[in-house]
Amino acid sequence: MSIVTKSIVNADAEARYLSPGELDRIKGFVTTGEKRLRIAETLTGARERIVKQAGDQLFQKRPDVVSPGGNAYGQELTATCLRDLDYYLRLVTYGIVAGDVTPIEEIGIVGVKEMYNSLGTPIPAVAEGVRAMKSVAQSLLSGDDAAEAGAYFDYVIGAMQ
Ligand SMILES: CCC1=C(C)/C(=C/C2=NC(=C\c3[nH]c(/C=C4\NC(=O)[C@H](C)[C@H]4CC)c(C)c3CCC(=O)O)/C(CCC(=O)O)=C2C)NC1=O
Repeated sequence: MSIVTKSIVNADAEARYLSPGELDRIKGFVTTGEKRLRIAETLTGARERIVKQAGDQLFQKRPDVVSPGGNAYGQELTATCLRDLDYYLRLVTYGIVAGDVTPIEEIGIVGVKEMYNSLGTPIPAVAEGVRAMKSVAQSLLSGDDAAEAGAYFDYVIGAMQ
């Protein structure tokens, strides 16, 4: 739910007008809108490049995951691993557009540790892949936009610690 919808639902539940604090948060959401959409457009347009370069960096740092016995060994599992990176990049763009990490949390963080543990997927290596996507993504953005986008990648990385 966006901050706008969330505020209206909360206010209407108490049959009251939006509070000054709610209006202030909505104002922040609206005034950063252009910037957040610009960032989401850039990352969406560069998604293939971001995922590919981040994958290359990850497999250089963690050759064990693509070596025999590794969780992403072989063409098919390597492709699944890159698909997971692509999932997280997509969720990051959702968060940036919403101005809120809740969509990332609900779709990709709740239960993720249990899931990766059950698959034998090393979570620190997934976090490393997300960190690599952050650095490729930031290299495509101006300073201010890079900082804004970085916060959403950091949220994912932090949730995987
Ligand atoms: C949008 C929310 C969402 C997420 C996050 C998600 C993740 C996800 N990753 C999976 C598998 C997997 N994920 C990986 C990923 C990796 N292995 C490594 O060693 C690397 C560190 C890493 C890549 C960075 C691999 C290799 C598998 C397949 C494991 C297997 O089948 O043995 C699976 C099991 C089912 C499948 O294969 O599709 C799920 C559900 N699915 C979702 O719907």
